[in-house]
Amino acid sequence: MPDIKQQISELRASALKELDGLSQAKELEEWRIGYLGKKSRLTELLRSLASLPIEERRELGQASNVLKTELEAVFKNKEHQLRCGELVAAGEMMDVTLPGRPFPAGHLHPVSQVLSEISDIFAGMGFQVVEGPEVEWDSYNFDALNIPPEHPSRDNMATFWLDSPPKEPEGWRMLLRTHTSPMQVRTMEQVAPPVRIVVPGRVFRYEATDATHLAMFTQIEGLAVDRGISMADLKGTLFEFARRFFGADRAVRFRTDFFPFVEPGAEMAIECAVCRGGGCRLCGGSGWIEILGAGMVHPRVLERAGIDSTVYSGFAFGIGIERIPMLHYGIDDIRLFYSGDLRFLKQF
Ligand code: YSA
Repeated sequence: MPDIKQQISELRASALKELDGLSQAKELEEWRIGYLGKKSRLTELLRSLASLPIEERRELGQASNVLKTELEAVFKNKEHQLRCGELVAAGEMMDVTLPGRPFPAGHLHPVSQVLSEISDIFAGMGFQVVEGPEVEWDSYNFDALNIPPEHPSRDNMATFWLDSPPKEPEGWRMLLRTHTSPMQVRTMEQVAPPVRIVVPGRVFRYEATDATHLAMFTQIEGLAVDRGISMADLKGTLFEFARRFFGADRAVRFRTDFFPFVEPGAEMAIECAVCRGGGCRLCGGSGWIEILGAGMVHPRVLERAGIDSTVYSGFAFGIGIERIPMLHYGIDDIRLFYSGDLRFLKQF
């Protein structure tokens, strides 16, 4: 009896080992005949049990049948495997066990990423996000913002004018907006105070490019109008924004500036990320990078938009977006954002 047990065990080992090495349907058929066929070693072994005493016959018969069931199962499995392999090779079936092919998904441009991050920060402070037209009337871009045609500050904003007939009867002319500030007026014309909005979008200026200037760049405008709004609200809002975006350890400079549509006016600069205030090419040696203009909305702008300036006051600001990731990551040339160089863009 130990001899037959041994034979069953050896038979099992050799059957499984051989099966493992098979790769062709023809070889598999030979294996089936050799191990499970009518003249196979297993069939012979089962036959030989007939001469054994009943007790041994029962035990060994059971062991042989277990082996037979196992060999039939592994055969079926292998047959299925080989069949699938043939179908996959013929392109008729997909091998779902293969690892997936990487899908080259893109991601948002760094400027878009920063824009949505900044919008989120202001949304968290109660500002609503709205958008406005990139092609604008000079009336909204300049006149309604207290910049009449002869005003010298129009020179600061070299303008791309559109070759289109003036809008009558006012004689308005069409241009590519030079800042997002026209949306201050458009919003105040439509919505009664209290107003709290931010306006992300592209702006255009007819000017030479350098490490910190582009002819097309992005701004985000902010406007808050309500009873009792003061310069303290403006400063508090902008310092909170700088703290949330740049972190508490970055120095912030807040000082007076002039814009015809605010009174008083201010500008905010952040400590240069490259030189940390020491002076370098990016910050023009000053150690600071100006990121926004701001101020208390001029009473004339409020009145022109139909808001009573004796009851309401407001603050506004306009942030240059590209300069923000420059400061954040220490990028020393603004032109990289629009160079289309994937080696640069993939880093964000
Ligand atoms: C001021 C007062 C307000 O109550 C509201 C908004 C403003 C900002 C004003 N409309 C404006 O456009 N001011 S600005 O000409 O100084 O530009 C604002 C920011 O845009 C700058 O601080 C700078 O960060 C960025 N910027 C200006 N010219 C740029 C530029 N970024 C890239 N390329 C240029 N050419």
